[in-house]
Amino acid sequence: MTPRANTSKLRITLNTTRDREFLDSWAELEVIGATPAGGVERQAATAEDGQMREWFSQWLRDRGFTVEVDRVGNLFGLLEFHDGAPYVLVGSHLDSQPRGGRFDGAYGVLAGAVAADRVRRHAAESGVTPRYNIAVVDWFNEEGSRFKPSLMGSAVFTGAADLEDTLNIADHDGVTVREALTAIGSIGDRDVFGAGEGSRRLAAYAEIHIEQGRELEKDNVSIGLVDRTWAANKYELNVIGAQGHTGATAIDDRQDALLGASLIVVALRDIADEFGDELHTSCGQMTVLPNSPVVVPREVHMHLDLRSDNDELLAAADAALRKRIAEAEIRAKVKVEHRKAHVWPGHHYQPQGVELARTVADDLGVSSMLVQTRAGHDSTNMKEIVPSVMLFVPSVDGISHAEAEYTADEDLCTGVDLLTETLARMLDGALDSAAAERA
Ligand code: HGY
Ligand code: MN
Ligand code: MN
Repeated sequence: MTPRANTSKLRITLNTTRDREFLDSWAELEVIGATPAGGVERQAATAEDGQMREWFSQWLRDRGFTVEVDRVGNLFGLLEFHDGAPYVLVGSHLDSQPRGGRFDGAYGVLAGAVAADRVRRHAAESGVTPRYNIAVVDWFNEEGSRFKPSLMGSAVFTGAADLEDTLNIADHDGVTVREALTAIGSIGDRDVFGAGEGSRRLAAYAEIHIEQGRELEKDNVSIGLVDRTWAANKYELNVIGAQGHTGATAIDDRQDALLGASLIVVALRDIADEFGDELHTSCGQMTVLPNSPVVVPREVHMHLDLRSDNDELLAAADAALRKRIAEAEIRAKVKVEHRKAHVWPGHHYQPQGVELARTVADDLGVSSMLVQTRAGHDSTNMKEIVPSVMLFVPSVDGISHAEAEYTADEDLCTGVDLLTETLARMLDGALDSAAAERA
């Protein structure tokens, strides 16, 4: 896992003051919720997420930002240059997967904050203020591990999910989103942005993130210009059988929920193999009840994930899966209930945003290339309401959602430079001509 040599002309040495301001803050951030193997345990609205939010809020206040939290726990650092002017929003998410990687999301939040702070200092030193105001954001529960679905905070923010329904969603132990956010003291009583009279308005959104794939590393490129997101279908199934004695019950008499669930897991991989590399499938979470070594399971709750860049292919894979589920019901003598589904369509990012970021990369002498994102991000939601720019930095070996997740300091710092200049141009209206994506 050797970090990639950085090909960008821009990156000569790492230890400039500019880089230190990011790297020193990053060194403080990455130890919050750190695991011994170099990962992080900071699931949404846990005590560790609360500690991280306190550290980040202080970081913002120390630099003159005001901090506000909205009704679903999205946390904002606000910099107002002009009363009533729209805001350019920049950020990502600080929550992590269980024993996740320390770069996923957190890098984009700190990179966004450092970029915003550089613009603030430049405005103070030069006396030239941007046309728009700036807000830095930590989206609540992007990861969707403790509370499902993922992209939760930005979904409520963009109107893709209902606030009350979301606040009532409970985790595995029955703790609701509302209770968990209240417990860490991170829930607001009003919107920070909105359409109402006198509310703060948005002009555009920018996010930088680790690639979580191998394209940039393979082509030895420093910056990914994300032009499209894969579509995702996420299914929550209950496989219903009947309890029995694992020893005494005749095989023919069994209604084995775990056999039914296992047949569905194998079917997912068969379908992925059948459809080729344009389709990714998995089952990442399974709860077996009663989970006793001497009881034939009566129920299995499982979460399935199908992703593709091709909507038609995804529909065909969905049909193939439903056929295999029906076969599993017969073979295992079980019933499969579809509890809930969460989908997002494959969509383009605004081409004006891609072109802006490409121009900035060229101007800074940084190598860049078009990439698609297979993972969901808060920009997946944000691009539906405002022009959005999504940038990637390389992931070593493409590893993510694992403690071995890694991006080299040079690439982190190049990304901050790219984001800073892109943000500066967005603050002066570079994306005014772009319209939000139609859903
Ligand atoms: O679902 C996703 O793709 C995101 O990583 N939470
Ligand atoms: Mn992420
Ligand atoms: Mn993630």
